[in-house]
Amino acid sequence: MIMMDSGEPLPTNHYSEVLIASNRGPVTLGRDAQGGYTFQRGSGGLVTALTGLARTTRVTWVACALSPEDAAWGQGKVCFEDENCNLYTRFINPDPQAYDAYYNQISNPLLWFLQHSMWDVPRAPVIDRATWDAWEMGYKVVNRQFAGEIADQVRTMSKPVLVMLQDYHLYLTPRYLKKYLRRRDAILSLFVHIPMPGPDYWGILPPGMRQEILDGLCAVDLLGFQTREDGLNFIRTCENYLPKALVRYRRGRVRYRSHDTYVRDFPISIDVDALKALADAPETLSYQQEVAEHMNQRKLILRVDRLEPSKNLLRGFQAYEALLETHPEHCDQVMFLALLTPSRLGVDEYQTYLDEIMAAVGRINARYGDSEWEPVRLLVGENYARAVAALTMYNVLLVNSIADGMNLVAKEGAVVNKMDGVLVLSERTGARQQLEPGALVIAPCDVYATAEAMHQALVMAPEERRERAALLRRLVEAEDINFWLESQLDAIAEIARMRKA
Ligand code: ADQ
Repeated sequence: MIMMDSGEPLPTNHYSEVLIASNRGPVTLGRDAQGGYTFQRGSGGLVTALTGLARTTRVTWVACALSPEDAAWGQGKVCFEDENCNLYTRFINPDPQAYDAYYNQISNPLLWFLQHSMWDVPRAPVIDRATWDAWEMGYKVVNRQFAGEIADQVRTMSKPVLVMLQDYHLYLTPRYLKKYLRRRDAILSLFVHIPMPGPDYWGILPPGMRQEILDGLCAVDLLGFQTREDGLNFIRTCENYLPKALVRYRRGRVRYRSHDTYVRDFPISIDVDALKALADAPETLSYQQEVAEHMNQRKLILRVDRLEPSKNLLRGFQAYEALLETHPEHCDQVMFLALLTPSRLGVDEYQTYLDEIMAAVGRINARYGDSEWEPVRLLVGENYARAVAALTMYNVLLVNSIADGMNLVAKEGAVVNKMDGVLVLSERTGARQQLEPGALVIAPCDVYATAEAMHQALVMAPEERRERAALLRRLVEAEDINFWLESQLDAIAEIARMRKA
């Protein structure tokens, strides 16, 4: 049996070739001193799990070129150090204007905001001529380009190929791909990493866009979501807006244009063993010392997020302010460390959000801090080892997203934390479904309840903290990232069996 680095057996796979497609590829390319290419594996469990497949199967990963190195390299075998992996990457290189429209006008401000219920509906969205142009000349064009490239690759591979599409950037790709491929050439799956709202919210999009998205999704064989509720919302949305679709809730199936799409939930998780190894690595230990110096014997309330409105950062700071106001005994006894990675600064809302966060942090520090105590420390930048170090040390981890497909930080914290830290978790995260028994669950807009949950976490008896922390760890370890991948491969094998029967 072939094993992963972590010692886990590799997921079983019934396909000799697998094609993965996502907006961002699994590797960051650079140049060495001699001008040759260097390959750095992308971070995160998704890349680990999907590249893990490349040990038993030839995997081709189609993605957009995001740097001049990607574009210049184009395609070829990816060489990760010391790895016997059979991974090929193929970068597509959309016209920059089309890419900007697809990414910065449709995928992120429109679809991401829709699916995270983030619109202030009396004011947004405003779908004007520019949005329609971005849809026609950006989103559709890049999706078609993905489909064309995937079809070219599939034609050269041993049949049938398994095509695993990732996320909301590629909703139209499956329908285009169907036009380019013969029925038996490939099995198609698409996994949606973000929440799927129901028909009311999809009703805000114009029928033309909505219809094409649902039509695109109904071209896949297996449609994966993070939670059962997400899957049910999709089926409800099809029932509402695709009049000719035949839906079967109990079977989790939508039949449309004489084709069956099976809808299933696969809660994504983390690479538990790799994360544990990183938590004990020397680099992480040195960051722990840095965090300990910031804390200076105080308790630590931590958050680790992309700088992203759906993560509800502003209300998190408001809740902390309410905590200090209502429970002044915590003043000078705690610190709030926020580790934030800049994200999508090309989208206006994100830039404004950063300014609002800086103002909120400045206000709290000016109001409560003094020369000895800085109530909030904000560190902006991407540093995974530092984030993991902080996750080992928190007393309270705040995850208060307005909506979140899963939220991996909650799972990472549960596995590496060494302080019996308490998780304060938004009820609108996918992670809530699994972690609720061990967490303090809050409604994300309820700043008062969030402050009270932080207080409860800070004063909780050690025994209860220990029990909750142990339960969270067990829950995450029972279903890690390999479980996520294997469950999808099993579901695909089942669909293939049904097709043959
Ligand atoms: P994200 O919205 O990016 O993912 P999340 O699931 O929390 O959110 O994953 C973020 C990852 O980046 C975690 O591994 C985290 O540790 C890391 N990270 C975040 N902030 C960081 C920081 N400041 N420094 C270093 N590392 C940081 C999307 C969906 C989620 C879904 C995932 C996977 O929005 O709901 O869980 O995909 O499907």
